[in-house]
Order: sequence, then C-alpha cells, then structure tokens
Amino acid sequence: MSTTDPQAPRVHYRICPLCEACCGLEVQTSGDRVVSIRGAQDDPFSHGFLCPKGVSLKDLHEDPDRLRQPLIRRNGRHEPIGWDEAFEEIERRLQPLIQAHGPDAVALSFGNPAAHKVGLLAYTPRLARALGTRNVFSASTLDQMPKQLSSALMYGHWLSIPVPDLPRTDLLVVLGANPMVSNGSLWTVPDFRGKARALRERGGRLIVIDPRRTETAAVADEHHFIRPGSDVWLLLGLVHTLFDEDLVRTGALGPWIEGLDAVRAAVTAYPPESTAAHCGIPAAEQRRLARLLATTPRASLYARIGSCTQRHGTLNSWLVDVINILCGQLDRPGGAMFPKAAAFAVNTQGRPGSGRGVTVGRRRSRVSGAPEVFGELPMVCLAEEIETPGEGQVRALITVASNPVLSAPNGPRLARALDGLDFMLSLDIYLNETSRHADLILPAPSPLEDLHYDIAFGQLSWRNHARYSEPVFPPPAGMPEEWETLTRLAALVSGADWRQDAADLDTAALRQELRHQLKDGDGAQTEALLGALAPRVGPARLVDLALRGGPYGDQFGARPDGLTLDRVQAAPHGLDLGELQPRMPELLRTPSGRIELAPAPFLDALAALPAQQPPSAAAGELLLIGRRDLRSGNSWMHNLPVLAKGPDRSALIVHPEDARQRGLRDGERAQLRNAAGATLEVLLHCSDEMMPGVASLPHGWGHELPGTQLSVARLRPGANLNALLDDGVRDPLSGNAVLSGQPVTLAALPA
Ligand SMILES: Nc1nc2c(c(=O)[nH]1)N[C@H]1C(S)=C(S)[C@@H](COP(=O)(O)OP(=O)(O)OC[C@H]3O[C@@H](n4cnc5c(=O)[nH]c(N)nc54)[C@H](O)[C@@H]3O)O[C@H]1N2
Ligand SMILES: Nc1nc2c(c(=O)[nH]1)N[C@H]1C(S)=C(S)[C@@H](COP(=O)(O)OP(=O)(O)OC[C@H]3O[C@@H](n4cnc5c(=O)[nH]c(N)nc54)[C@H](O)[C@@H]3O)O[C@H]1N2
Ligand code: SF4
Ligand SMILES: [Mo]
Repeated sequence: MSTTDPQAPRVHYRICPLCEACCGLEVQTSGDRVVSIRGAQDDPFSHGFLCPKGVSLKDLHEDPDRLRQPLIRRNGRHEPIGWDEAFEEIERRLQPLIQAHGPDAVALSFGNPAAHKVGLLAYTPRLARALGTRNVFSASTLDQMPKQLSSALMYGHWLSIPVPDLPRTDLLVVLGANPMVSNGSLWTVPDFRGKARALRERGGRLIVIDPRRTETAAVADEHHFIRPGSDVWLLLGLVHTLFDEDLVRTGALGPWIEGLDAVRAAVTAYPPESTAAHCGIPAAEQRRLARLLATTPRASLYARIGSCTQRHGTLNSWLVDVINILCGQLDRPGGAMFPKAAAFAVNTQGRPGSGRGVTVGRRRSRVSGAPEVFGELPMVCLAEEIETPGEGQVRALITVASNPVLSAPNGPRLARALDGLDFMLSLDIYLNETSRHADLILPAPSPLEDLHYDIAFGQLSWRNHARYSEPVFPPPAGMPEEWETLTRLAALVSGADWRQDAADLDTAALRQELRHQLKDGDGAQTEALLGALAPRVGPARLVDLALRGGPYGDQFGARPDGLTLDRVQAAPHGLDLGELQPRMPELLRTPSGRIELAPAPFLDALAALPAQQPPSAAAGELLLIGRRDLRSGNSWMHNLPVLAKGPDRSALIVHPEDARQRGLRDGERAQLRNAAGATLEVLLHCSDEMMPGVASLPHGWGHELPGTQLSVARLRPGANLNALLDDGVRDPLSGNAVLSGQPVTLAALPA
C-alpha cells in the first residue's frame, strides 16, 4: 500500500467532546471510515483512559439519523431544504418579529454540548449580543449555576471553581457526585477510578455522602446516606463543628479572608446535634467528618450536581468552599486548588489580585420575577415566558444544542408552550423531542469533522495542559461549520447581510471586540494583532489569540518561548503544563481583593433558613432523585447502538422494603405519580443501595414522542423523569432548578 492510498490506515489524535473528562482519543481511519477508537496512551492528560461514550463517536459519526441537511417544517412534517433557502426563511420569519416586538421577543436556549465545542461556546455569546435579548436560558440553570454564583461572589469570577488536587491528597469527601459514572463534573479528571485507587493505595481515604450507595461509594472507604435536599444542614453542622471544636486553621490564606467572624456568627444556631434530624447523618458522624477534614494534612470536600439541584444549591456550593477554607485546604497542594488554564480563563486576565467582581439581579424575569444571573434567566421560567401574553412575551425561540423538553422540569408543559411560538429555530444534529417543534433545524458537522480546543474545562482540570485537535475528517461538502452558521445568524438577527462570507463577518466581529477590549482608539493595536493571527480564521484564530495572550503565551513575541497554537499543534498529544500551583491572591477578582467568605446575599438567605424544612415525603410518598449511567449522556446518546445495547438503564431504583410495602417486585412495571397528578410508567429495580424512602430515576429518557427521527432510541424509550418534576420550585439565589427530593407516589400499574 502506498502512502498516497486514500484507504491507507491513518491515526488521528482527537480530544473527546462528549463529557468534561476531555480524554485524548486515538482514532484510526481508513478513507472516510472510522476503523477504531481507543484511548491515546501518550496523552499527557488522560494517559489512555476512555469510556464507552468515547467509542460511540464512531456510531455518532455514522448515525443515519444524524441530520446532514437543514429541515423545514411544512404541514407538520420536516423536509430537507438548502442552506441558503433555510437562511432566507429564517430572515423572512424572524426579522418582522424582531421589528414588531423587539429583540426580547426572541429567546435563546443553549444546551450542554454548547459548552463542549469551541465553535459553539465562542460563538453563541456573539449571537446573544447581536440579538440583544434579555431572554437567554441555558442548561446552566439545570445544573451548576449555584456553584458559579458562589464562586463569583467569593473569588470574583464564576469560573474560579476549585477542584480537588487528587494526585496529592490524603482524603477526598464526595458529596452529591458520582465521578465513577459521570467521569467528573466541574472537575476535569479522566480516570477518576485509577486516581481514587492510587489514593487508597497510598493510605488515603475516600468518603461518599449520597442518598444512593453509588458506583463511587463502591470504591470508597465509607458511604453515608443523606436525605435528599438536606445537604445545607449537614454542611452547616460541619462548619459549626469547625468553630465549636476550635478546628479552624486558615493557614497561609488568613490575610486574604474577609468575613470569618460573620460566618462564625451565622452558624451558631446549627450544632450537628440539631442538624442531624434534618439531614439524617448522626451528630457524632458529622463531628467526625469535620475533624477528619480539618486534621488530615491534605484533604478536600468536593460536591457536585446532587448538591446544586436543590432549593439551597447556592448555600451548599458556598458552604463547601467555606469548609475547605476553614480547614486550610483551599489553594494548597493536596487540597482544593485552582487550575491555571492556558487559554480563555478570565481569572488570568486583567490586573491580578482584584477586579470588578460581579453584579447579579440587574433585572428580573417578566412573569415570576426571577433575578438574572450572569445574563441568564432560569430555564424553569422559559415556559411561562412563552405562555404569558403581554408586553415582552417570548414569541420566538432559537435553541442551540439544547433539548429542554427532556432536560428541564415539566418538559410536557414546555413542549406545549413551544407549539404556541410564532417561530422556532433549532441548531441541532437530531430531529428530537425539542427540535421536532422547530420550524427550521440547522445541523452541524459530526464531532470528528470539527476541530477542538476546550474553552471551559482547562479551568477545571486536575492538571494544567494545552491540547488541540484537528478535524479527523473534513466537513462534508456544503455543510457549514457551526461557527459559520452562528456567525451568519448573528448577522441576520442584527439586520446585517448574512450572505457575506462568514470569515469576513468573523473578522469584523473580532475587530470590534478587540478594539473594545483594548480601548484601542485608532485601531492600530487591533490591526497588528489581526495581522499576527492571519491567516487563521474562525475558532482556530480565537484559540491562537487566547493561547498567545494567555498566562503561558508568547505575548505576540514579548515572550518568545511562550505558547502559540502552532506550538501546541506541533505536539501531537498536546502539552502538559504541570501540576496545579497555589494561585492566591493573584487569582482573585473581587473588588476587595480578598476572598469573600461571607457574601451578604448568602448570609441573608441563611437568616431565612430556620423557617424551612428539608423536602419530606408524606405517608406513602418517596423522594425522587436523579442518576447517570456510563453508557448514556443526558438525553441524546440513546440513539447510538454501541451504547443502547445491554440492560435497560432507565429503571427506577427503590429500596426492597419500599417496594414490598407497595406489593411491588423487582423487574415489574409500576406507576409513579406526582402531586399534580402526572403519571409515569417505570421499570422497577429493587436494591438496598437506595436509602429507604428515596427513589432514583435517570433523566434524558422519554423517546416515545411522535415526530422525531431517533430510530434506535425509540425502541427503548424509557420514561421522562422531568415529566414529573415541578418547574415551580427553584433555588431563589441562582434560579437553578430543583431536581432532587421532589415527592412522588409509587404504586402498581392501574389494571
Ligand atoms: N455517563 C454520563 N456522564 C455524564 C453525564 C451523563 O449523562 N452520563 N452527564 C454529564 C453532565 S451534564 C453533568 S452536569 C455531570 C454530573 O456529574 P455528577 O455530579 O457526578 O452527576 P451524577 O452522576 O448525577 O451524581 C450526582 C449524585 O448526587 C446524588 N444525589 C441526588 N440528590 C442528592 C442530594 O439531595 N444530596 C446529595 N448529597 N446527593 C444527591 C445522586 O444519587 C448521584 O449519585 O455528569 C456528566 N457526565
Ligand atoms: N431531572 C434531571 N434533569 C436534568 C439533569 C438531572 O440530573 N436530572 N441534569 C441536567 C444537566 S446537568 C444538564 S447539563 C442538562 C442538559 O440539558 P440539555 O443540554 O438540554 O440536554 P442534552 O441532553 O445535553 O441535549 C443536547 C442537545 O444538543 C444536541 N447536540 C448534540 N451534539 C450537538 C452538536 O454537536 N451540535 C449541535 N448543534 N447540537 C448537538 C442533541 O441532539 C440534543 O438535542 O440536563 C439537565 N436535566
Ligand atoms: S470519559 Fe468518555 S465521554 Fe468523557 S471525555 Fe472520556 S471518552 Fe469522552
Ligand atoms: Mo450538566
């Protein structure tokens, strides 16, 4: 075989964009076919790790259901249409709406994959700015908004989120996270299993606190059940103990901490002896946990989605960091540390050590008055903003990689609301539960046809690194890349000529951004930068700009040894930038230049806590919580055969005693009912891994809806957990949805 043989096997290195672990993959191809996908052994960050979803990139690439052409809805059916015609139709439908009702009449909804693709994450903000709508919604308010808010108020930026320094720690306490399955979240940590095993082999300890004895609990030293939605009381009990038993040691951080006494005063009413009844963890255990965290030389408390998707998600997120700080574990090797990303990290930009901080609640949502947070409104408000007539009503929606019909509470209500829109556009790779409501759907190349650099996850990584992937395959002829589609859309919504070359539009937008950022009056500096970045355009140009101006960058010649995209590309597996380093006080961007341990909104919310109780189940009810599965990724990977095969993963898990009391048995089908009378048929699995009184059901299922094109997922549709969840409850501080601890009734199927 000659090397010019197009069928000759080739090896490509490619970062997986399917979850936060960002594994380096080795993709073998022959011509336009994927032969195999494995973990890239020489990747300096993931060292050969991958999970079954990484392998499924082949199925995703080849999935005949994945859209390759825009679709338009005519007479209730979606039909293929050309790209230019699609844009003409968008212009025809959207422009008059914007002109008549203003930009707020158009809402935007950004989904999870938008955080994983540079062409989406770097370009959706441009679309939002070009449109200028107040109605921006995203998966963040179904997920981590509480942590973003607590980090923003404590450290001055919402992506200054500390991660456990697992390779050097002696104790990791995991609250409401299951990294063995999720592969980590707000913590980019490929091969958690291997790193946890190494921790235990060197004599360290792993403790899990979760209403379910999870896969992570199975590899831990200890597991404690906690009542769903009650974490705030456990965390207050721990903070109380730290003060009460004189365990507070802020160490080197001492001079940078503001508000220690305010925190001490705020927790006096929460001795573990009183919080135990709320959270279900005995006072002695709470005290022991606090002592362990305070006295183990290198330790950290890590909490994730189970702790965020509660009424007190923001208080939880805050108290987790308070505990790490009081124990002297923040910003210290082996504790909870801040990565230093090579590119895009706001906490490496501007003057080190202080900043403008953040303001939230600059405005409120029209219908229920929810405060804006970081320019977004809560996803649980989207349906009411569409349904409620009057000035400012949402009449059109653009979704970008977002499937809220399955991923947001009360999905069926949202589905009905979508049908009431004057116009809906989806940028999506599938005709699915949400995009089936769209008048137009614009697809995207497959991930293997796309370049990759992680904008977000370098800021959350277990080790610093810079890695870039070229596309494995060129995009199919006639298929624009996502940045091109978004660039044209941004032009369209701002009334400019979307027919212009996307690269020219991109350059014009970048020029404007640079002039603004650099306060570059005559534009000379901007032109010099654009010249230095040429001939790159699109996301690659933004990556080069961010790397070169970043903390390891060449500063456009001022630091000749520094990073450029050329240098990162020259290393086939990318570059290792070393273990995490202490970053205080350089990282801070608070106006005070200190760590704000006691932000006023959090103290106010705490003052209101005594009037509240944790979620409780009335007689016969169970509290519902969520779950993830290794072979599933939120709502959209159930159409990939390699993941769909095997046992049904959508079952409801309950404690055997809870099933017995209802006359139900393992393997039976049963009915769940919520307080509003909505019902769901589920497959029952009984296991004592569940805390009695709690039931676990994964989200992202419910693929039986008509009008979709998901031939594999449809065969085993599962049940939509979110059809049972009340969209009226939320964390008042962050607007985050409450997905944990809502009560349901379980019974036999009606005859
Ligand atoms: N395989 C796979 N991986 C994924 C995903 C996926 O769908 N599948 N999704 C990705 C996404 S979008 C995210 S955000 C991350 C999430 O990553 P993780 O946060 O690790 O997510 P989960 O596995 O859902 O773990 C949450 C845990 O919280 C527990 N829990 C529920 N309610 C409570 C509570 O009230 N208190 C406490 N303490 N615990 C509670 C649940 O039992 C569960 O074990 O995973 C990502 N990775
Ligand atoms: N009850 C309950 N609900 C939950 C959760 C829970 O734990 N419990 N978890 C929440 C969390 S953490 C999250 S992040 C959200 C996720 O909420 P969403 O982001 O709404 O859901 P996903 O399932 O990730 O849907 C992603 C969408 O993007 C499309 N897509 C995939 N790849 C691409 C691409 O490359 N380009 C484009 N344009 N589209 C693409 C998919 O087809 C799908 O329509 O769900 C939340 N919902
Ligand atoms: S853990 Fe799996 S899905 Fe996540 S990045 Fe690695 S291979 Fe991809
Ligand atoms: Mo998420």
